[in-house]
Amino acid sequence: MILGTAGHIDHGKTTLVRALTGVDTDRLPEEKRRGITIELGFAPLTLDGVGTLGVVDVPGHEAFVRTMVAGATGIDLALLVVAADEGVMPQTREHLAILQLLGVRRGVIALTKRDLVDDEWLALVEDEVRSASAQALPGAAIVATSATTGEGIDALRAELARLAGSLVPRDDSDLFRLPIDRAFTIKGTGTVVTGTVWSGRLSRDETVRILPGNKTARVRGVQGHGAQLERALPGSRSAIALAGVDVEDVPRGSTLVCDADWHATQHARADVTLVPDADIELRPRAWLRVHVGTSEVGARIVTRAASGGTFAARIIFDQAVVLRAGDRFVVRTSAPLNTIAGGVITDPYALKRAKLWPVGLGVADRLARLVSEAGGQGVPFASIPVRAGVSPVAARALVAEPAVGAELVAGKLVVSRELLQALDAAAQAAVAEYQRMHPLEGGAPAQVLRTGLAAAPDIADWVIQQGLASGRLKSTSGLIHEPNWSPTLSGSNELLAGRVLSELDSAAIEPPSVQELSGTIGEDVTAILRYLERQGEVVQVEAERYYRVQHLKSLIDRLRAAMAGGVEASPSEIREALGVSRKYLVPLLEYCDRVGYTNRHANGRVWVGT
Ligand SMILES: Nc1nc2c(ncn2[C@@H]2O[C@H](COP(=O)(O)OP(=O)(O)OP(=O)(O)O)[C@@H](O)[C@H]2O)c(=O)[nH]1
Ligand SMILES: [Mg+2]
Repeated sequence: MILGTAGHIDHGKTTLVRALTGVDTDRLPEEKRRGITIELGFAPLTLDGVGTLGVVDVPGHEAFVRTMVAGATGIDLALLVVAADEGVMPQTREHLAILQLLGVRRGVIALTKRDLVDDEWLALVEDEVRSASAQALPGAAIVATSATTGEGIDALRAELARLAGSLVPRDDSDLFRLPIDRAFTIKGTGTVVTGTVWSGRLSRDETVRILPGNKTARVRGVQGHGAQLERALPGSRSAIALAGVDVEDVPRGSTLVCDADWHATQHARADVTLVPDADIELRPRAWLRVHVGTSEVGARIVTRAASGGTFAARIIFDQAVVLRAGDRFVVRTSAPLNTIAGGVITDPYALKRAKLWPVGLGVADRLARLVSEAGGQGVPFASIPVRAGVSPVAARALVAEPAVGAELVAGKLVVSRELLQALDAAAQAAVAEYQRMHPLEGGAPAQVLRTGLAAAPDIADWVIQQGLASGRLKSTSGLIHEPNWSPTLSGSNELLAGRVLSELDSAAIEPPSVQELSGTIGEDVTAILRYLERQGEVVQVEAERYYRVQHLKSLIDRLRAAMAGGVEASPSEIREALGVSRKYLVPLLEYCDRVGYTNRHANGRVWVGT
């Protein structure tokens, strides 16, 4: 669990962290010299009955609010610090707004420097703080402390322990993600990054990807609160030693992930909320700074309605960032520096011109919309944890929810049930049409049906399989047809078939090719020949040549007799015996090999059939 400080400059955040943990987190010479915090500070805080929390100490200076946001992202509890002698100041309010935008709702308020004020003053400041924090940290306890006298430190500890004990631990079966807040090189160890594990777990020797650059690295070691660990757990401050990357490859703002479905993205849909007292109206394509995870990038916020309350928007980022549905972000203007809005990512992988969704959709509604937008391509199931913002375990149950109206197809694609019904009807209609157009064929080849359906091949196959499984379609020799359908010869085709058969009859053991036959008859007879083959009247011996069955049979009988006793017959001996020219002989012998009458040896063939 992570505790993050917040509050105006000089109000005593770092001093209070030291009083609680014994660690001075202001380590930089410049911090010492100026007496202010510039970079994030980290310290472990051990609480009775709870265990160890990671503390992130943030700067209060107005110029370093971006650093404060990077520190406050991913925390579970806030420690808002207000100096009792000064009371609520501008960054008290700004940090409170940021906590609220980031969804950090729980915390404690410390009124520091208690030793500098009398009781009456303290009571006034307490009232002021209570009303300023009512929105962001509703119900937070207010504890007066003094780092000088030690007053209130134990009470603060007790309140922190109570709060920490009431938190639900993060799900460690979820996808691993760690937004990097620091990167450095340690002699002998190499590149080390630190951050709060937002979700999932990471073990030594695993391979991680670093987004947005998409480099990979091996986890050489994991440290938490200074100790070597087997794995980093969700909600913990962790230092990860990485083999295979330089420190320049992993700057603050990049993210460590493992699963393949994380991508860096530049287009997202989001619900955006303006800070109530920000006193600003967003222009329709306003260019702003967006802080998400530990990254801060320029972005355009495209929206129709941008006044008051919460509205839907598309965000176009100048640089790719790592997003998951449900992620909170903060929006700031750069001149003047001001926190003006924030929100929740509703779709991390929006298409360029994605339609805006209504605000406040639940996860099932959002998935239903993604599924409907994906149409015949479906939504890859594996992408749902990131796209919908649920754990892989919860993704299964989510897909099955009636409100989503979808089916898991082929174990990997989530497809609108309505669309599947339409595809099923289209497949039935396509089969009926194929039968009408090709009355002599046994049905439609699966490939023809598949390409005719407006859906990804896996989805089309699934639809066809469903039709077969339910008995509404049937498959015979790989051809798909209606259950009661069989090819038939109608009037003119019957005449044609008669002519084909009599031509082949009279050609005997040297039948014409399909093309020659079509020429003689004056019409393409390919379909008739295929039909006659299925009826057992003719046999296709080579690609372009069919034999009448009885003539082929007499040839085979003669061949068997010529090769009796297991003799190996040479091609010329066989030609002699059969009395056919070489043009016919070679394809005929290949046919005999293929169907298992003969075997080819070095100098001839032997009979192996019955
Ligand atoms: N008298 C008194 N002084 C305090 C107390 N807590 C902090 N101070 C003093 O207030 C000054 C600022 O304290 P810091 O802890 O550096 O304040 P901060 O909030 O961390 O400041 P930034 O990180 O720069 O925003 C220091 O000189 C502290 O000694 C307290 O309880 N009593
Ligand atoms: Mg400080």
